[in-house]
Amino acid sequence: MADKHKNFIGGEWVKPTTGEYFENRNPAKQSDLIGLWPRSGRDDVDRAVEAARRGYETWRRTPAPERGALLKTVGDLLTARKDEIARAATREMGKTLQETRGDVQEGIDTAYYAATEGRRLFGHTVPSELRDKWAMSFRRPIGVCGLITPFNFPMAIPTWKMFPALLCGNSVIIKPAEDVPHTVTLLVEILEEAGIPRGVVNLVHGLGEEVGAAIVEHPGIPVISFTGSTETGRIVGRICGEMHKRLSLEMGGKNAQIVMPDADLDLALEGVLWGAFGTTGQRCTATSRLLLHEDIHDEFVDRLRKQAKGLKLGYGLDGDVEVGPLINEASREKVEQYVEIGQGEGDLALGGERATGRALKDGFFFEPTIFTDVQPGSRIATEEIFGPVLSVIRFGDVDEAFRINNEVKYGLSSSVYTRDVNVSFRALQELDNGITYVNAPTIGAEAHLPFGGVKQTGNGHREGGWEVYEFYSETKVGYLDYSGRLQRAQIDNYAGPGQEPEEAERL
Ligand code: UN1
Repeated sequence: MADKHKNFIGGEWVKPTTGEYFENRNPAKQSDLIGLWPRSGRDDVDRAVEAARRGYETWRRTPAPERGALLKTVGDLLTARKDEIARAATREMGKTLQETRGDVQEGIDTAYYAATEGRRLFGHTVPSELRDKWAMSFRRPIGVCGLITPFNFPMAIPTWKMFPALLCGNSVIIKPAEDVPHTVTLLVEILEEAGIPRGVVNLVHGLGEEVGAAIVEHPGIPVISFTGSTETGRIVGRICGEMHKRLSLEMGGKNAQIVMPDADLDLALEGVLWGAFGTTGQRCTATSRLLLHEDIHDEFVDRLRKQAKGLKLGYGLDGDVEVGPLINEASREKVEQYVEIGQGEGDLALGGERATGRALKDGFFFEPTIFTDVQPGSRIATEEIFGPVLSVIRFGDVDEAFRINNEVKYGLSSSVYTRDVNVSFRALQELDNGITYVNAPTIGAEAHLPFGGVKQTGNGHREGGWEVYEFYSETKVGYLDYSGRLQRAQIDNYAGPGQEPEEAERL
């Protein structure tokens, strides 16, 4: 009988009130049952909110540097257990061990960044327009934050949300994707070991439409941070709008790598292989469009096809594997549907099938797939597939390439390979994305810089870096008047045209 895992509420590991559980299986080996996790319900969320409210009362009074020191300990514990956690993450998520090590490292980086932010959390002190008056802004926590995280970065994305929320003095309730409950369970164990006070961190496992919906709809949770599909994000956005909640959305992408004729083609080739097929294409930052200049198009496609064909698929814990499985059957079916659509929109140059070799038949594997001669406006060139499917588009000049890049509803990342400094700077200015890489693939965001996208990728907020601290705190302004008399802003210091201010007369 597989282990039954628990929720973490108010500092205790507790069973779900529903008494129900769901299975967590290895996507590379379906026969490998990792364990059973709680299929919680609304009552569990209610309990978590009560606990989180109590936790908030103590945590918000804890000095920010002390909150930071706890996150430093969390970073140290993650470092000590990096390999073990990465192995658990590969087992439940499927990407290679090298990638899950990177995923845990991103959590460590986020912890150490948060730790130092505890000694900053800057406000502003600015001159008042009146005499003997002081004006400044500072930051206050908001309350209980509901964090809903996806499967593709089972450690990094939960930490992107949780650590800044905690550093700012909030308490949190996290619901990880039901495909990857184990990694966040390990993270919460570490927070417990580091000494996080009761109720400050709460973990409620379950399904999106049950626990996720209960979190979004709960009136006791004023802040929601969601990473997932643009479709679900729209529903989350509507509810949060009606309830006046603060909301951060990180959603889809349709990211392009542009290769100019003057580029280092070896580098561009390495970049697109990693960008398109790393994480089996299951990144919001995955390269799903390759824009090739007509002068280098045929040669590049030829080389790309050969290299992509040679990628080794398999279980991510096996040494030389380069591409893991898709996360589940629904995701593989979605990829298959897009391949069918693609047959009518471009030429299938590689792949297009389930990968079913002997070591692969027990998992959700899909061959790296490339379509060439794809029209920029077609469905496979504009819709997010979240799988190992790359659409190749030919262009004639840089203006056309930039226009094609910008012609989709998403705007997360973009990449341009060129040796021309003018094209590089134009790309930064003109590509409608939250992130543009020059001579690097569309993936590779670092924890200490803002991460997020424009258009339907997001709703204007950023994760990572310094900006996320603004999302998890409320700005408050203080005015201190020590003049000993009533001073009226906008009135007493501007008496009107031709008239001296009263203050000036007095002096
Ligand atoms: C995501 O694509 O879902 O950009 C997040 C990267 C990562 C984060 C990606 N650090 O490579």
